[in-house]
Amino acid sequence: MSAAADADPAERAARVKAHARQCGFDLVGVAPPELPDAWERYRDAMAAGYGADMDWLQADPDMRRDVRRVHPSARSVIVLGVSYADEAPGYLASPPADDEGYIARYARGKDYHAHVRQMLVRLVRRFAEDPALGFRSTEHRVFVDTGPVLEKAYAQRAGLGWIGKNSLLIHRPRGSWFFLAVVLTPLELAFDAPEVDHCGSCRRCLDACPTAAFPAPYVLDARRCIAHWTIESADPVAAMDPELLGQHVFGCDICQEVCPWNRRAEPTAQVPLRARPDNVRPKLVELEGLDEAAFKARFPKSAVRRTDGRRLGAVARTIRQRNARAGRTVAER
Ligand code: B12
Ligand code: SF4
Ligand code: SF4
Repeated sequence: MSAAADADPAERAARVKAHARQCGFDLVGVAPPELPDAWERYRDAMAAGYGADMDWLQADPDMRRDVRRVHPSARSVIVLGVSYADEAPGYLASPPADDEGYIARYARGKDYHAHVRQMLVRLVRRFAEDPALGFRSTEHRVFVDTGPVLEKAYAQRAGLGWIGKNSLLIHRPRGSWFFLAVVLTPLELAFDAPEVDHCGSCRRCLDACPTAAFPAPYVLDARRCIAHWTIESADPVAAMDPELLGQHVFGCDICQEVCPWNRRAEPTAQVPLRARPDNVRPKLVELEGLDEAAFKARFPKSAVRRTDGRRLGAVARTIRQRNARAGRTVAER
């Protein structure tokens, strides 16, 4: 009998987790392929219009019902977390000046899509080299962010953390400054116990959101969210309310910054994901003036490339003009 056939699902899961830790993942757990309750909540949120103009999020909703619709041979979902916490200043702790923009923490270093994908490729190579697992690296699919998989729901089911009232996945004690990724695998692995909710009576995120983007705890209406306006919206100026935008040029961290579980987050061990100093407090005038070539040169290998020079410039210009109208123009520093 082969070593692979000998190993039971619990042993295999333990090996998978050891490989993940050796590849630098901070969190790892295993979930089953189907989460009907989460899918129903996703479907209800889309029916209520909370998906805004993100057509890709709403196309083919049944795909998100069960990962076997994406990868028919999947028997387990390995869910992974990679911290992007760092010590660079946050929005509330150290507010940007009137001539400065705020780029969300997750997008200040190297693009996580590329970095975490590289980590995933290394991980599945290790799986393929482990005779006790006994499967080829071509037999599974990896996703970080862009696949039709409800990553937070699978992460909660895999025991990585709970979905907080800010709708993000929170780990005790690491908080929420981490990316999620999944490996859909034909391996039969022991599933972890789901994590339970630790929000309790807290509602700081709901109260701190400047745009009142939470119609109910745990539920986000992307039409009102600064992250949607500045990252995903095809026409940010039409989507946004400039009076509620603050100094945000790309993304928003407020509902995480106020979360008590984020107080003690240790800086990430993944150095490329830490903030590039020029992305911490960029000048609005600099961002306003970038043509597409200059934008690409200014943000190489960056998640900020989810937008483009035209849209980023339009957001920066809206903030500067709003401040000027209010007499808040400050001298260049
Ligand atoms: C679309 C999207 C967005 C949209 C919509 C966000 C949203 N909450 O839906 C926008 C552009 C606004 C956005 C913003 C951000 N995003 Co985003 N986004 C995604 C993406 C691609 C899909 C999420 C999705 O399916 N949304 C549809 C909704 C309906 O599904 P859901 O969010 O899973 O909703 C669940 C909850 O609402 C919950 N729920 C509903 N009712 C109830 C009731 C109870 C009692 C409970 C417990 C749960 C519950 O169940 C739903 C189904 O599981 C995921 C990656 C992925 N593939 O999953 C990243 C992802 C969620 N984003 C991420 C990040 C980092 C962000 C930002 C922090 C970036 C920033 N700094 O600007 C913000 C945070 C805003 C916020 N508070 O959520 C990370 C989150 C990591 C984490 N620790 O949770 C993810 C997982 C990407 C990744 N791979 O790391 N994002
Ligand atoms: S990211 Fe900002 S705008 Fe969006 S829900 Fe959180 S606090 Fe509100
Ligand atoms: S701020 Fe409070 S309510 Fe919001 S996610 Fe964190 S613990 Fe939960």
